[in-house]
Amino acid sequence: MKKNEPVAALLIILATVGTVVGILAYEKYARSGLYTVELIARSPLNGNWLARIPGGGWQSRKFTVPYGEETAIRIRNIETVSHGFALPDFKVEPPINEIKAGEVKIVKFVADKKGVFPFMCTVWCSNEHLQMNGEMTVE
Ligand SMILES: [Cu+2]
Repeated sequence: MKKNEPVAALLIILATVGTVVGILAYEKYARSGLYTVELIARSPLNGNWLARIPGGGWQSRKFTVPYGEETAIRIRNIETVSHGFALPDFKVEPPINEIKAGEVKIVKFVADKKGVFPFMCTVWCSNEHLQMNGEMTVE
């Protein structure tokens, strides 16, 4: 054996072990990912509700999440007024009082019930505030 051969062998072993450990760590990370839904908050007026021009309100007004999964909803308020968010049938953490203009908030919950559940804005954002609701399906 030449002088450097043990060092070379050790480096090859470390590189191999390192690759395997890295892949396993990545797979664990990928599996731990929450099921995530993106939601945009916008007043119904912004889409010109009366003229039936779409674009306002929640986008999407309807979405589906898998039953039994830990779920995250990422809510982005793209306006100059505040909005709120409530999903009364589930315990969302952290609870949201207000999502200020331009803010992004993330709530988490476990989708442990099957069915169709309402969600809504909880801040008086416009005259069309009461139309600012939607439906989440868990299946
Ligand atoms: Cu509102």
